[in-house]
Amino acid sequence: MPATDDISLRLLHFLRQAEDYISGEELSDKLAVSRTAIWKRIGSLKKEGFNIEASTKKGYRLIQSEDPYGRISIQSRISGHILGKDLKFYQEVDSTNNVLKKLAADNAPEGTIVISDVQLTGRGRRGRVWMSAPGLGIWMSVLLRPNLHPSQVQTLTLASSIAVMRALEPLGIEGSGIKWPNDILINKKKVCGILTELSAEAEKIEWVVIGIGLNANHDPDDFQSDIRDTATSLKINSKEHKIFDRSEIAANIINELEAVYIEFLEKGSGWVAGEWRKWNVTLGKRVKLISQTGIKEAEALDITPDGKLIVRYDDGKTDEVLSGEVTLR
Ligand code: BTX
Repeated sequence: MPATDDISLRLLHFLRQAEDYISGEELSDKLAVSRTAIWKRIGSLKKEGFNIEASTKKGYRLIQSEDPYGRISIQSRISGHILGKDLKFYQEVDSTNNVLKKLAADNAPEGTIVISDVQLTGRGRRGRVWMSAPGLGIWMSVLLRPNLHPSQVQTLTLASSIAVMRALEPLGIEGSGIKWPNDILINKKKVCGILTELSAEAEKIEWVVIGIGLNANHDPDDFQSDIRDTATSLKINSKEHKIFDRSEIAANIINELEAVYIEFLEKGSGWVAGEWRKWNVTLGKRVKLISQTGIKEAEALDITPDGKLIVRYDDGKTDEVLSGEVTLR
């Protein structure tokens, strides 16, 4: 019997829901397996680092705060049907996007996810570096194979930033929002970045890899000096400087992303743009647009359904910007 088969994941789910002791009998009813099968899986989960108390009278109890960050903790919280059915967790990779892109080229199915505790060469956009230290953040990539035109890929990036915002909302951290197109800021500092990469034919996307990097439990000193003034973490912004459960947040992002993705496919990109507007901190602001042709100041007016930023320059002319850097003024 594998230590972490489907039954083990559901067992963990019930232990977590119970919050207190749950009897072996009840678990064996819920999972339709023998009490011995439950007992064996409890043993395997304990070996994986889960802190489960066993009492002959009362049954089993999960000591909640001590879940190890890893595949089982994350996968046992996944509620959807597409994303995360196949979830690969590594202690160390070069970049989760690189690993998943190779799997995508080898026909990995939609919904495959790669997560790593450390990235040795985490990547940002345009060849920039994404700092991905061990033990502190969520470094994850999600594979999608939507039946969409390549021009709609930016909408998927917007959809991903909406999913992250939805997952962060219950944490009660104030001052967060999306800076166009896909940086998530808390009080003007970057807590999360998203790197979308794709392979496409002329008319159709073959696959999209969405890479999400979220700083969870960093203290200011954990950031390299060159980004210390511009980067932040959930912990830095939480009231009691608490350590967040990365498994829970990663699973919530995955669950929210599935929900947003399904709604996007049903309702179209106009719906995504509408949702994005609710969470954004860019529209209505003066922005500095940095592109290959130079730096221009403008007012950010709106976004188009396919994710372009509509701006008005000081001479009154309006423009739609597809890519480039935006600094909020
Ligand atoms: P970006 O190009 O918008 O941001 C990169 C810039 O952000 C860097 O040049 C640096 O100034 C700053 N930076 C670097 N690391 C951090 C950090 N940890 N927190 C805040 N600011 C930082 C954003 O690119 C897209 C990042 C995607 C990262 C994910 S992680 C999983 C996946 N795998 C992978 O290699 N990349 C993605």
